[in-house]
Amino acid sequence: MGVRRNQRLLKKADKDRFIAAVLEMKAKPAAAYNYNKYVTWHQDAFSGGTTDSNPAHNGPAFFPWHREFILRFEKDLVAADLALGKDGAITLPYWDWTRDNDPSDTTKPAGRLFHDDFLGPKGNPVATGHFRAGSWVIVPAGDLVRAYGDSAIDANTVATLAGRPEVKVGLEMHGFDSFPWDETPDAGTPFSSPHPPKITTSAGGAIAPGQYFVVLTYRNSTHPGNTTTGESLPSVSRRVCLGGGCTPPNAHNQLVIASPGPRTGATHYNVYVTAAGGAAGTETYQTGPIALGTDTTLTTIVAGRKRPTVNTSGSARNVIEGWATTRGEPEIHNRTHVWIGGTMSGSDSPNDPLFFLHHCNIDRLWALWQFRHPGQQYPEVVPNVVPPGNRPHGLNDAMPPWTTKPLDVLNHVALGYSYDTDPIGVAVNVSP
Ligand SMILES: [Cu+2]
Repeated sequence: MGVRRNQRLLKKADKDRFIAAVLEMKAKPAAAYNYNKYVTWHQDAFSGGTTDSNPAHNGPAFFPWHREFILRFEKDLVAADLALGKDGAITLPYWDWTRDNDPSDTTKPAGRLFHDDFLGPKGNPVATGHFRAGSWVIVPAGDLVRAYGDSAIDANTVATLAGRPEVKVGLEMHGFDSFPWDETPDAGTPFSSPHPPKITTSAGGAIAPGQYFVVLTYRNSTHPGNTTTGESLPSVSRRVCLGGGCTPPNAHNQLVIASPGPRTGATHYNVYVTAAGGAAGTETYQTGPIALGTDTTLTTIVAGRKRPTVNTSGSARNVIEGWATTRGEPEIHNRTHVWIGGTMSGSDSPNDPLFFLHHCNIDRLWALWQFRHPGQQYPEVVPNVVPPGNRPHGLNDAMPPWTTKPLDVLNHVALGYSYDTDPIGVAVNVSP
């Protein structure tokens, strides 16, 4: 494994090698690296097991399930490459459909992906290229169909792919996911910040003398599983002096924080306390959340998070998966499936090799989102909101058909690959 690159940047030899590995996976149904199991896995996930109607879609595990899925595919590409006598130095390329979106001219950069020598054209069935009818046989049976926005081929297609403005909305969303953890969370309306905290001091505590900054945030914790999302931006910070010898003089060593006032959608608040002038890494955090309307007295300060997670009520997952829509059409991820249409719009969509370049791009967007929003915001518990029971989408839930948990795949770099768009010198920060 290594760096996953934009397919636009691949040389002819790279493209040929990728296609050769895919065709090898398809040609050897008995090999461990066989292609068709990906179709079966995806269909099984769609139709569901005993615990959920769909562990791979419509919930937080959308990103980690597909990360695991395409990572397995990439490892099989390597195995197939080795079987063909090469050195296995092959990675899955991604398709940035905000740019490469014009199959009408395959001699131009925006159309090269759709050339016969690479992923090929539309058609019912696709009639030329490596994935043409009679050559590329899909499972359980049939030929590949693609519309590429042509409603004469697929009446349900959309005319265009998502653009950069739509993707930007998803990347800028603060919350990873939110209640009710399905296809309904919208772009999210962040709570506005509380007013600066009202603070008094009193005797009897054990907080070390010195200067502290205090900020508050609103939380929405109305649902048992909703303790890691729904946090407002922090209030303006307020400085307070504690203990002997500080300025202005103050002999007390515990803090009394008045509850911020009521706010629609907010049920709790968090208190963050930071030692003023402390060395990096000495910042502190007071446990929460605290029910709104209840003042809190801090007698000690707990070392913990460095700053509020700035996690609002939005769902980047739902926006990028593409259920959140303002124009009544599928967006971003879903939109690409529907634009390709035909085979790519059904549960057997991995029958089309474009699936893997598309989902590689979706995985890249998740990584970009993680870089922009440091701190692990993946929900630990995704409650019983969809019959018949728990959705296998929580941080420590196995993602069928594998035993892999979301926790295992939060950091793509730790899995052995990176993207050519990863920021240089910045670590993925997925720890609380
Ligand atoms: Cu998909």
